[in-house]
Amino acid sequence: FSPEQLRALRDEFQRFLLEYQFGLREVETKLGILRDEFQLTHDYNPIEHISARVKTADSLIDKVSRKGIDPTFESIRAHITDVAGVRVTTSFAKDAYRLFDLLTQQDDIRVREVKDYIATPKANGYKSLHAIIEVPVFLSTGRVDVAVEVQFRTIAMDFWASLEHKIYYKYDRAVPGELLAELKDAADSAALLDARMERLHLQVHGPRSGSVRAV
Ligand code: 0O2
Repeated sequence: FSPEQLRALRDEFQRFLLEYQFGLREVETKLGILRDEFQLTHDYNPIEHISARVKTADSLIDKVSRKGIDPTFESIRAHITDVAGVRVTTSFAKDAYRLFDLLTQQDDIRVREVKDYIATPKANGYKSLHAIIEVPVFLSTGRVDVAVEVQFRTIAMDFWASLEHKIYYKYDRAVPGELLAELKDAADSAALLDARMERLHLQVHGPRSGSVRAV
């Protein structure tokens, strides 16, 4: 590579990642608006926490090679759907579904894929509602539709997932059997806690409280 070619490649990579940064900003703004409006209208805040990140270059490169994906920007755009990720933590599972509905029903959002690991948890106990959405971003060069993975989960599901994630990487994806069983057991306890807290919340605030999903 000549220095000019290297600079062009660097600029192209920076621009590629920047588009995902812009996509995240759009989704974060949408969620922030929903939170503020929900608080005002229902005197209730369904969102405990929102975090957002663009995958680091290292983690993106790892995933590209692990999945055997063509190392081109087009192919990464098509096959890696979590370059931009937003995590929405709620108090209750009903709020996770409600926020999912409110975000994905917006008419500038296209839903590429939904994985409902709350309704159907993974074998290890992982629970979360995932949506791969596309959000339009308007640049000086025109419109680009940016893929963003949004994960909706309760505080208890999030607590479990963050510990499991650390254990998974500590053991380099080969977690010993007895730890896997402990983790599954902990996921069941987290699910019981979720159900119990939601029942308590309903007792105190009634079925017409802000957290109840519109039917
Ligand atoms: P990180 O480090 O959080 O970014 P794919 O995204 O194609 O590799 P898949 O299975 O098609 O994988 O997508 P899926 O199931 O929607 O998983 C995508 C993301 O969900 C993961 O991203 C995790 O963030 C989370 N996730 C999925 N399964 C688990 C699990 O069993 N435990 C935990 N803790 N998180 C999970 P990454 O890139 O794997 O990880």
